[in-house]
Amino acid sequence: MSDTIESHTSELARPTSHRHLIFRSLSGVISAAMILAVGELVAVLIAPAASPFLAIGSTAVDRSPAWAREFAIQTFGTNDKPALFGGMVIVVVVVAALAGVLERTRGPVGSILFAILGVAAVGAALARPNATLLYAVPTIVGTVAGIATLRVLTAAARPSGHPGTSPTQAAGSVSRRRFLTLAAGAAAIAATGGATARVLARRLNDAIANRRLFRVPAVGAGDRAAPIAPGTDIGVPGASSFITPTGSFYRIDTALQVPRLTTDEWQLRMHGMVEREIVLDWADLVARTPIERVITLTCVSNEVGGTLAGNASWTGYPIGPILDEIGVDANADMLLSTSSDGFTVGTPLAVLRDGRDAMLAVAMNGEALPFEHGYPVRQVVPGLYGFVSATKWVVDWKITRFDREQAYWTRRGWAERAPIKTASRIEVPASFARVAPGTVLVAGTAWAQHRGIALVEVRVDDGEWQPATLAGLYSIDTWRQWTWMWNAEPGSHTLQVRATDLDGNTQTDERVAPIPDGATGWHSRSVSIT
Ligand SMILES: Nc1nc2c(c(=O)[nH]1)N[C@H]1C(S)=C(S)[C@@H](COP(=O)(O)O)O[C@H]1N2
Ligand SMILES: [Mo]
Repeated sequence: MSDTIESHTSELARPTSHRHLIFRSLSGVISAAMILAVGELVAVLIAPAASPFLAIGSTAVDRSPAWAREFAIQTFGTNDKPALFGGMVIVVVVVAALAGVLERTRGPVGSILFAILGVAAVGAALARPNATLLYAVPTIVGTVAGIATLRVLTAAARPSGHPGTSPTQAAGSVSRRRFLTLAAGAAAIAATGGATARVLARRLNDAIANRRLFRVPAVGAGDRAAPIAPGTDIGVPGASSFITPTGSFYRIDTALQVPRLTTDEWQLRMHGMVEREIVLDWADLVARTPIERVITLTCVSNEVGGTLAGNASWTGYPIGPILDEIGVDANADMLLSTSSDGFTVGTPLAVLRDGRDAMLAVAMNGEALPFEHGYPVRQVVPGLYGFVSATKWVVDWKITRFDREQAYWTRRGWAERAPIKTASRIEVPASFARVAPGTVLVAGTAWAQHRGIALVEVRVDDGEWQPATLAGLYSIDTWRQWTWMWNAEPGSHTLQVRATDLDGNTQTDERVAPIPDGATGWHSRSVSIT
């Protein structure tokens, strides 16, 4: 009752009441949800990579400049994708509300806005790698459903008749009820559609079943990774473990939708400056002799002291012999590898053929690769940052030259070649920890893949460098842990660390940013002794 009176007076005062604005915005948001949900559902059924939301998101990721990647990784770390999705949802809600407010029964400005955005999303979907005309369908169907929803809700939200007379008051409340009923109905349809799409996506996915049946290839005794000798893992609480558990291994890639290939679908097409073009399928791959190696991966975006590095045991097939089989042209110097979602990596052929354990990996820490880490096949190359070596979901190899091709990140301002720089970090005590005076255990990790760590030194408050106690060197391709006993006196102190590789080169204190080929500088940590 009071509801009717309030709306009556406000409508009398202002023809476009607050409630009316809310109804219109709501119409827009529900209609946009309808576009995305219907688009998602149709996409799941006919072309999973063509969902309008993902097509736009992926295009935004691929079009964003190098500094945007840096900003995203530095700000959100490996939560960059949830952050992007959150940001996209906010933009969608704002634009959709605006479309709802602009929509009129005669003067469909909001519908036109949706149509324009729909055309842009169709363009984005059609520009995805391996897109077919089918990729346009989810967005078109979704946009039509969304515009229809907007038309219906806008008509229902229209204030009817002249306020002030008692019959129209009744009509107003009837139309309000009608609007709310329709809006709730449309919201329910969109929510159900979206949820169904998610469930179907899992059900229809052969790759999940395929991965469940995956068996890690049996590695011959001579090709297994060396056992991890006692003293390799310092076992200090709060410090990294020598082997990074798969679940906490960092993940960095441009894939908003993790590719899900089955081993049956997987093929590696090898072509370019070769004597023999060969297409390797799963059976051909696993007919080879596998090796198992422990190798530390590092992302070029890792800041001094950062956590974008991980150490795992990898099972896979050496790359060198495959290159020999295809007969690489002597003038070629680059392997341009491409993932199933169109990401590219350029790796120097010389590095792949110098005898290091570069491999097509199929297992990580004794299990099938997780989809996020490249199932069914990814590259692992000791000594090079991931963006120039570690192609996940790799399906294409082109043998070429660095002066002819540029890989994904090189085109966006990152280096062409990028060996991993020597790095060291303090992990214990924790940042800004408060610790009792006396003997304090300081511990951390250092890496210089394919050169090996020879020395780690620590200093307090710019004092003398003191050698840390090194854990066992597992191999030159893995990180090495260290500890140092500190006789700590009360006060605020700064600890610093630096490492020297087995070639005798000590880390420089010169601070450079990750772009274009990796950060340098000494890691430091402030600790209060109280
Ligand atoms: N297909 C694909 N492979 C990729 C990337 C990518 O974006 N797409 N990113 C690379 C980068 S920058 C890094 S650091 C490593 C990270 O591998 P991980 O996610 O398994 O830790 O993957 C590399 N391989
Ligand atoms: Mo990376």
